[in-house]
Amino acid sequence: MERRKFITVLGTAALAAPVIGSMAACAPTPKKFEGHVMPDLPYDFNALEPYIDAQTMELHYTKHYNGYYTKFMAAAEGTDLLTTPMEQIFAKISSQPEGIRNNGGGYYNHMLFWENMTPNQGEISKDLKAAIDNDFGSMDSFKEEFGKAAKTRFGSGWAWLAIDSSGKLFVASTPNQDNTLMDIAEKNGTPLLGIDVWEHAYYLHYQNRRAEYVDNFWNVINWETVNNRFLAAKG
Ligand code: MN3
Repeated sequence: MERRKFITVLGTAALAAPVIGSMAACAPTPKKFEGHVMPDLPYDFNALEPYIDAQTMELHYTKHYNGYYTKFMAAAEGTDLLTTPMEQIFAKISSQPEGIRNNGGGYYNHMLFWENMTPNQGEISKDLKAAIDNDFGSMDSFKEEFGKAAKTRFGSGWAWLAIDSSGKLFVASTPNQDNTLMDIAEKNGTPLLGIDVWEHAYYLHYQNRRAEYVDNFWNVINWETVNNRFLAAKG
């Protein structure tokens, strides 16, 4: 199957606009912000089989994800949101319209999700493993708590491994396209690992068996990206 590419060009006027002064220092921005860009999927649609099937990946990326991104960009058009990193937008999401919250969340959450997965699973870093042991008791306890959050989220949403401002790891679940960076979240923190439990993420292959999809997620986790996010968040 041919991999589809989406090339997004943000206007140079938007790129040249200044970052809003009062918000510039309040969120971690490891990479220089160069506008909201829809990233390529970092692997082929069929790369995560048998755990996630090619048709699901293709529809998820080209239809659902493209939809969130396109609608977010349309809603942000003409506003300073175009030059504001998502982390800073989420920190004040309660002051934004629903369309920004839902589609901006969808845009950002999936970006994490695509990068969270890989056909070539690496090893969890010693530091992250130690933090998980410390904050959850053991890797098994963490997996159980994360799995429970994903399996019991009512309706559509996400489950997360996140890290709070004191450096403590926690598991959370958010509805719809919310995430733990949003000021409306029950608990705030930087997401390190997220699983999409909307039915569109698994229904073609797993039908109503969300638990099986969640259990299989452990086979496709890209620990390198989780490790990197952990290190960046710890500073
Ligand atoms: Mn989705």
